[in-house]
Amino acid sequence: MAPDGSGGLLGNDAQRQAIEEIKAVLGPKGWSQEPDTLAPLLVDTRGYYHGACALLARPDSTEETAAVVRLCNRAGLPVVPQGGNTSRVGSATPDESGAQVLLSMARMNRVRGIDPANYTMTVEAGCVLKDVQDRAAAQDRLFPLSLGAEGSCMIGGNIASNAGGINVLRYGNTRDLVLGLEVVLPTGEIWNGLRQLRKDNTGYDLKQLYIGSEGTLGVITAAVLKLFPLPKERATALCAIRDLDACIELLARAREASGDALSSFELLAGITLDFAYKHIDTAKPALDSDYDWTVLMEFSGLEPGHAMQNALESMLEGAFEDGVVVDAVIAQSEQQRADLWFLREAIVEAQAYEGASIKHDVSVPVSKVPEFIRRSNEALTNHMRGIRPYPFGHVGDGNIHYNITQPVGAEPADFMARAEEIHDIVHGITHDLNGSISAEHGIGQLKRDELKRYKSDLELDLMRALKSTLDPKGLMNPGKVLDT
Ligand code: 2HG
Ligand code: ZN
Repeated sequence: MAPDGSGGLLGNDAQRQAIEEIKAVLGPKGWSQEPDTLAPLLVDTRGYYHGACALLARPDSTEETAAVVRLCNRAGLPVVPQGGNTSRVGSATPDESGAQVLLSMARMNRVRGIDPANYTMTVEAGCVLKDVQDRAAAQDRLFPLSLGAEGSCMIGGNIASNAGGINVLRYGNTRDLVLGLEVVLPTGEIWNGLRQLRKDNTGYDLKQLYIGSEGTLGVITAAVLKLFPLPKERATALCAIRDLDACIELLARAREASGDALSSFELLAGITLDFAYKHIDTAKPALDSDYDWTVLMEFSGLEPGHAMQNALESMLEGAFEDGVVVDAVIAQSEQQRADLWFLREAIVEAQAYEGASIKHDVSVPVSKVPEFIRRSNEALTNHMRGIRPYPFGHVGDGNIHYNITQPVGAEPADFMARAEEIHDIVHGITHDLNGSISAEHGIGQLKRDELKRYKSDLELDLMRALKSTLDPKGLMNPGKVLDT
């Protein structure tokens, strides 16, 4: 940080002048160069990336955002948009140059409107996801995007990263939940695409370009979100299964028995629950024994009553008789349901207590999940003595967090130094099964180079062509997704 509080590396007078103009446009509440204010925003949630910035801009409106971006464009200042700063791939962290403008959307947090009859709501980018869910629920509607960081992540970031989470199986990714967008283009022009239509077949679907583009094509300032009927009954169970293949058999049974009202189907390897019980005081064993594989599933019904609970019970009875399920607990109260879901959250936190971890966020066709896990486990345990695979995730949609914990007693840094060879093995198997190396977390900085290995040259060229057409100066979140 330079003595004036900025990153200090602005290249020329025009850039320094632009920073002063941005401050004037935003007023005293709309910017900061205070090191204490900036510090938490300049490091990503996993502590991998540390950046600097020339200025933190905190616009309060679309017009202010547009003014900031326009001034940056004129002066050649790169812009890094940021929401709740929960990216798991370093998408929202500026580089270390100190020459980029960090554009926080946090003050743009208004719900512009809810139309229950149209099953839509229009929100600004800085709305926290949990608030969006709550505002929809207050109107008897569901906004189904749900993920661990929902108490702090912001909808603009969810859209920019095409977030996934635990309900994709039934409701789709963020991409499927957005009907319209408002975007500030790299020039500072405002594209008002806030359409509330479920059918609009008027040429290229431009909003889909911005969804999942991680701020590299423009700044999402507002969105029209798709809402659904609010479920009136939720039936939730944690089941121990015979083996990995039983997971796929159980998934089909659950989809059928619920009338396709299965909203979540999460696989938890035995080791993940062991770590949760060991390290998280409030995580209490839900089943009497330890098992190699368990599934946490939920049926969401639209009618009040017990139809879902009954369907879940009889499906599990049948699965038990057929040896697909070997043990199960069904939540009998809202508290028990919350306790089961707490376990799902606890396993993510618990892994950190066992030392360093190398993470993967892959997807394969659902039917290939057992093969993917078996092949990866075998390849890795042959490759490194004592390595501890820690697979869990959204198996209902084919997305596995195939995380790996360091061997007991190993030096964390030595383990992390081998990340690349471990990624090679896991991503190689993923690719071989026609899978994706990033199912729901995006590319950001973390997987930018890896992406080049697994996308065809043709696809990469098309992506670069889009980037250079929509952001010819390369000022929008440079170095994320693509090199430029
Ligand atoms: C989850 O599903 C998140 O809990 C995080 O996507 C996964 O930490 C992880 O690997
Ligand atoms: Zn996940």
